[in-house]
Amino acid sequence: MNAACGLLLHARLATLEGDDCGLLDDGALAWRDGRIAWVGAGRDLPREFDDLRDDAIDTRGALVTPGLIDCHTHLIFAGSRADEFERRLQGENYAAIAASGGGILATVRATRAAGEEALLAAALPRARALIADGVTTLEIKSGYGLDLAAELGMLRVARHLGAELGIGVRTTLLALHALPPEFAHDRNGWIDFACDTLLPAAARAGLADAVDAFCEGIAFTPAEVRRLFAAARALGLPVKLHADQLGDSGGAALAAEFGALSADHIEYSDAAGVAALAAAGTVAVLLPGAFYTLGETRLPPVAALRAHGIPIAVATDLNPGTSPLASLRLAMNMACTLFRLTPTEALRGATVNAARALGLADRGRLAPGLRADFALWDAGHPAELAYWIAGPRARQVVAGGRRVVIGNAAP
Ligand code: DI6
Ligand code: FE
Repeated sequence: MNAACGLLLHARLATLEGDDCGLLDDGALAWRDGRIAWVGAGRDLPREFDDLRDDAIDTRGALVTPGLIDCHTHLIFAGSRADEFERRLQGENYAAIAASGGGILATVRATRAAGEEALLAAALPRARALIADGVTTLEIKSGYGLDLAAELGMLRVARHLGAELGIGVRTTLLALHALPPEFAHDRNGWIDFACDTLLPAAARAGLADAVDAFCEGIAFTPAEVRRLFAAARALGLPVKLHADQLGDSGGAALAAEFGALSADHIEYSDAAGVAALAAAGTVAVLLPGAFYTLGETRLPPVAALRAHGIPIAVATDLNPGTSPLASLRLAMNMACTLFRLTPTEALRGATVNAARALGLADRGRLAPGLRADFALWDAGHPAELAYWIAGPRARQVVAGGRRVVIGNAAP
């Protein structure tokens, strides 16, 4: 498999083509130069792939899915917030801890002090945990640097991490996450800096694939986010938004207004917000790990999302404060148990719809021409992927046609 070419035989392929899992039994999957070359029933495999037969892998009926895509993470950070976990268990809430100097700013202090090498070293095991769970592409946000050098540093580390692990990484400049201490009394100064200095610098360096903001009562207002999004638009950068997680600030409608790739969380989005997402073609990203961690009770408007045909994605939101979750499959499980997604919706949410939430058309399904990103599972049915709570990991994970993790079981 190391030449980025290969052939899988006798696989149960979940292609994710069509409206469901796109199951194909006794399937074959051929790839060359890191791209999928052919997918179909094994008996129909064309002769032109005969050269791959000698080294073909007989999966003996293993389930094969597209590589999973974690489309919302804050995977790069230093320090730990286990102390805040303890405080919350004693009854303090997230907003009060943030107001007392903890929360995001605690991670900003640790991240600024860490240096890029230490940030990479801390992030690698988190990424490896995701990969063992079938992930071949992940999005990583900045937002714990909150000055020029530290924000660009986080994005550089994200790029290095993708190269080091051989997986896809998409970077997002989370420019409005919290007000940095230097601007504690100058909100407008920080928005100006983000729009006029930070975004252009990240864009010039090619370090940001998208721009994000935390639009929330405890964070930034829609008017502030609107200024940031206008600056992103002027630079040709797509936007995403942390929207309506703890209250309805009209985040979904704001995301839609700027044609955002995704609106994330959206527990409190109202009917008009959901309708706006539908009209804009914006993906709804559900983050049950944060909902679980904060003990939230307000459910995202799943029925309305379905009624409007809005693509639903599911992600870990891996972050040190509200979602210390390094398993996309557990996020899928939580999306089913907590939000009542079907297992098929959860799988679509971690593949085809997650790709869309990142603006990526070259992955998330098993189809010719797409990246050869896939995972082999010791599972009989796709529903098993969301069914387990921390169950068996992937048997094998392949990204760009190359094996990135070898599980315990030999193929
Ligand atoms: N994503 C975020 O950026 C915030 N919540 C969320 O879901 C806060 C992250 C943090 O507390 O560090
Ligand atoms: Fe987040």
